[in-house]
Amino acid sequence: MSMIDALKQRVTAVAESEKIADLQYETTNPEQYLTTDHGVKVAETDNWLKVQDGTHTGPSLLEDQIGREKITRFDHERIPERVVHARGAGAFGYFKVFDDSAKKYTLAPVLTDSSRTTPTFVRFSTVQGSRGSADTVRDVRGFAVKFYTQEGNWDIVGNDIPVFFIQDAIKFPDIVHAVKPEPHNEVPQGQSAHNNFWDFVGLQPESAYKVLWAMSDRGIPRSYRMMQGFGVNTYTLSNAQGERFFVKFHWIPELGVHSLVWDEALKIGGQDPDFHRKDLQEAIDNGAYPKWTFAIQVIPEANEHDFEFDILDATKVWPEELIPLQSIGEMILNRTIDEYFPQVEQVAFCTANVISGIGFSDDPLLQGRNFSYFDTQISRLGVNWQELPINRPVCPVMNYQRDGQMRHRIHQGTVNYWPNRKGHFKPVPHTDGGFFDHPQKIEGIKQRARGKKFQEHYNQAQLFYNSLSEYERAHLVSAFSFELSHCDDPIVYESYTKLLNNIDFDLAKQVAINVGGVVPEGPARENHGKRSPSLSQLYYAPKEPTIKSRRIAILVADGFDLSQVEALRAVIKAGSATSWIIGPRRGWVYPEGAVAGSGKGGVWADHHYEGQRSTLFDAFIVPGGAKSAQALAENGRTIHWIREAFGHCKVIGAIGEGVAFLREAVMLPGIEYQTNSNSSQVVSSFGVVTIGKLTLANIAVDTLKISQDD
Ligand code: HDE
Repeated sequence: MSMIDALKQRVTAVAESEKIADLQYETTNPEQYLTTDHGVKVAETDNWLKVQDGTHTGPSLLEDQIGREKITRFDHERIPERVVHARGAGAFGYFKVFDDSAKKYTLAPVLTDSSRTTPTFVRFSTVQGSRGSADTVRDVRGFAVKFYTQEGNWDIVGNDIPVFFIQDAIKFPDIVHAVKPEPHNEVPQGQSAHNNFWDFVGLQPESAYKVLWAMSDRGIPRSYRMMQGFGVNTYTLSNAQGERFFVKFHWIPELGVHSLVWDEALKIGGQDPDFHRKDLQEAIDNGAYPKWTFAIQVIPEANEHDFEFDILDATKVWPEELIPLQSIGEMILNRTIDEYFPQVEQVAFCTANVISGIGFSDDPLLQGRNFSYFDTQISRLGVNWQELPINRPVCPVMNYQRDGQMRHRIHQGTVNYWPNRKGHFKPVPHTDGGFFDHPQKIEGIKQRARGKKFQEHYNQAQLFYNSLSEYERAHLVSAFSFELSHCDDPIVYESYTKLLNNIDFDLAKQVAINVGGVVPEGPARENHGKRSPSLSQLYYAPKEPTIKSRRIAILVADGFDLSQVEALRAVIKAGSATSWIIGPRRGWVYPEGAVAGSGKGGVWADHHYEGQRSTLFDAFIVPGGAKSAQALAENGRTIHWIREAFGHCKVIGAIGEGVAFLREAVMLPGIEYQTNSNSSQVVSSFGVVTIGKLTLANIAVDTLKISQDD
């Protein structure tokens, strides 16, 4: 894209969102001369000012203000990384509600006015690893959304898992210290597989339910775009009639919830540590805009105590069977970031950022969070962090908070207090838009304690375990076994295998056998046998199978069938997926009949067989062409490509001689052929789940149907 086109694109984007307009981009004029920070044009930036007579190099001079400025600025480029969620990726988008159905719960226009388009910025993250860690590690993912509403910023600082490890904010430093690299040697990075984490969670059974989620396939998402998001904490909504409701927030991805398999996640961690970051960018660049439905669960204030669990306990979900989800809006991400640091690194979320009509509950985790986020931004960004372009609201901001490090705003006038003799900038009653503090009667005894219902930790963990499919459970056993095998202190793995027996006897037994833990003789607690289908991620498969945004590799060698490749690419494009030619070299690959090296009539291979691995694609097709199939059959790497893809339960299709390559060279066990089918069944890590109908119009296609269940 030319610079002019890029600038035009920016101008269009600016017109699309008040927030983008507000960011005040630097005008990137390529004709602009290089200058110092104080604006002086620079004549030379490659040599430090030094004593130099052409033959001898003398000392460099401290007086070189240009050299010193450059180095000093560089020395101070880093700010403290986030104490948790340090590794992240972000994108811009917008939020809209479908109608005014939420008016009965809230007076916040962002949730009730369907004529509004509210700009958003979303940051996805991992929790444990530092800024440079890999994307595909087993971890919880952050899902933080900033809504730039006309009434001020509203942040939902959520996760991809609906429950949390602890019930009370005072335990947060403990859980974070326990999961982070150990203090004596700063090991491990991007992993919870170590003594300290499992020691802590073994002694803190309120974490059991969250640990199950993290060890399930949810801990290794295929893409940020294919995750659910949850506000986790219990918030409140207040309506114009003065009624109050408890609420939980949900994001449901249009593409369904999908995960990697563990072997893939491990390999991608080395092969492409930025996999999720690039995936987000690639999808938006290709116009496959990530989309989520926004839903709420609502409980009227009067019904707070109607449930067997405490609705203010963040280690519990509100089962959908009891409190149904109400879909009220959607969010679409349609713009990638321009510069990482000022946008993704400097974006700063705060659970206390709510707007009128939305409030807090007495959820003890949320109460602590409301203090912590502002506080941490002070150490990361300074007290004026809300003035930074990515953080500042799109509506007017005026108050008498003043000064502090890095103050940017300049106010004119003589008063900086309220009340003042001029009557400037006065508070407004909530009926005119002032923040509404819902009056709440509070009674109780001041004490360090938790409510009765906060003491029960295993019912919902069992419900989750019971609701998983067989292969999801098998993955759970493997994940626990992997993690506990990395703990070398017997106290740790013995105690955790004992804890698992409170959830399920089979689970505890299998894990204990694998890791040398305490093999139970019988259940520590009866399994209540209840299920809730929406706890399995299979529940969130897209209604219509789709290949949208999926990466499909076409594996070729010289001598392939050009017409088949062209037709395949057209079909893949029409399905809003991306096709990637993988060939013997990056560069031209020639079809049957073309003169090799002529530069004409070939297709451009995006990658060499060694350049990208099968793990980075969702599906594979081997087209026909006798010579191509023969060359693929003689190459160990291409055979490995397909076998590995098969092991990861991916779709594998072939046409013509490509089928012979698969049958005779790759020799996969247990596969049936579906000849001349025009649909491709897709099998993923969690069973026979379709990612798409690959309709290969008018081509005789042999599609492999893989009949494995795990
Ligand atoms: Fe956070 N959390 N958190 N957290 N959290 C932070 O704030 C904290 C919790 C979450 O992309 C920090 O700006 C406490 C639950 C996300 O910038 C810090 C407690 C949930 C992000 C902090 C929790 C989250 C953070 C570190 C328990 C899911 C990344 C840097 C009382 C609902 C936001 C920062 C981003 C970040 C504190 C628990 C989600 C230290 C004290 C529960 C997505 O303020």
